[in-house]
Amino acid sequence: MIEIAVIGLSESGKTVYLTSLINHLLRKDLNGVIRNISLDSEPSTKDGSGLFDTFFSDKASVISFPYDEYLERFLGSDSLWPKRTKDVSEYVLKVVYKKDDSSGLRELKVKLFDYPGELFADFPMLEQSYAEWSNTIMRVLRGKQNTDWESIYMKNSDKNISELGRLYFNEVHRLEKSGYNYLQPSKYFGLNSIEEIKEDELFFPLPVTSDNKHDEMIRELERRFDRYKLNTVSPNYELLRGCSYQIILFDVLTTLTTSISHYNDVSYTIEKILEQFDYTAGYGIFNALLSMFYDYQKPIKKILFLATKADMVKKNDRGKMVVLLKKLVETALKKLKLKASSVNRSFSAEVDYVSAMRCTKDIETGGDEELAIMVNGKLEKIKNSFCVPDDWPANEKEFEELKSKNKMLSLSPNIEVRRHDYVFPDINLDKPFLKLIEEEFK
Ligand SMILES: Nc1nc2c(ncn2[C@@H]2O[C@H](COP(=O)(O)OP(=O)(O)OP(=O)(O)O)[C@@H](O)[C@H]2O)c(=O)[nH]1
Ligand SMILES: [Mg+2]
Repeated sequence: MIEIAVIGLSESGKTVYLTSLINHLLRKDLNGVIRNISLDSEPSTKDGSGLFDTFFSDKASVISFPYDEYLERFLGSDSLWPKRTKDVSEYVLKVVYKKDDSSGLRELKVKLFDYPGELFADFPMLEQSYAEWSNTIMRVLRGKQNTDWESIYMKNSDKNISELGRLYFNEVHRLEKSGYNYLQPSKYFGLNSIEEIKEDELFFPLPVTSDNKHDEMIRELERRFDRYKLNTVSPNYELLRGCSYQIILFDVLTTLTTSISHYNDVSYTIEKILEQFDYTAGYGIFNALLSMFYDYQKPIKKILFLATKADMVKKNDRGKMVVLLKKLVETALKKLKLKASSVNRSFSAEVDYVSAMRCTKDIETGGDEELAIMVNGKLEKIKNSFCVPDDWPANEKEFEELKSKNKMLSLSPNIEVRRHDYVFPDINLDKPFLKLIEEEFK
């Protein structure tokens, strides 16, 4: 069994990518080594469970990826995008393939995971104590627009734990709505009101000093923080530790049309999320012994970074999305490679672009390339389609200039695919995926 995590911040395109990928894998005739791919009919919980799983395992519960439901939404008369993901889900495929050196066919199971994007932002909490977490969050929030949680707290330090909790909740909510990602805890996201959170689950960062560290409020917040880590963050993280491959999706275009602080937020968040995974794991005698009984931690073999929604830009600009993405993940990747090389281990990473549900068509008029969409069965050119610069804007002014030139189009999923033998229209969907796992077929 190989397990693949699809990672990405909210709205980066994970669910659309997975739905389209499964659609392609099940429907397309993939020549070469792969002979057949089908949905695995056995419940995946039976797979891979070792003798000691019951003792060690504290993984989150998962539902099965609602592929049929997403398919129906796409193919319905209104053709709708998936709703925001609420549950962690998985989908298991059985891949029958031919190995180079043998005449017989072999079988491999591929498990794909889909997560609500905001859950990833909790992962950096894992290695932090309450005091460390508080410091980090207060520092990070200071850099975000019009927010300084520390000074809000200072002005309200006479308030009790639930009143302060409400103030912090409101701050997180406001920033979430403005599109920021490095916000914790993620359980505050998407809620209509603070009443949806139990009183004893509410926590927030406070400056912890040697003077106040034994105060009752600090100790209570510490207990709540530790409980959240243990009961929520850690089980969600544990599921992904078994994944040997990661596909990390980025909505480069939205970042381009927001602000420099959003850009920094995306880059920092992804760096901190990736730091949580041990790219050096699974080596040494101890791990080899352990892995005989228990699915402990597998080494991450390869990462695929993808810039999504490539159908929103002209053909020539798609390569530029890759250049921008490389720059966005540069620091994160450098750190991972350094860590891996310290134990003489290397892993590879690819960067590419994709559109999992292509909504536009490439056309040429008078030698120029253009983008078009179908309107009432007719192809219509998109006026002023998005243009991708060669580099990230260097400052806020350049972000603003770019924003004024580019409007993010709100496109409907492609409705031309409403047929029974459909394969979703895409740009560059299968190739990078098959390359990611090609080693498994050797
Ligand atoms: N044009 C275009 N838009 C896309 C494509 N993929 C995703 N989108 C848009 O991006 C939105 C978010 O996609 P999702 O797949 O739901 O994003 P997600 O990463 O699963 O988001 P969360 O579940 O909130 O974490 C969709 O509703 C579409 O509007 C694509 O290939 N082309
Ligand atoms: Mg989703």
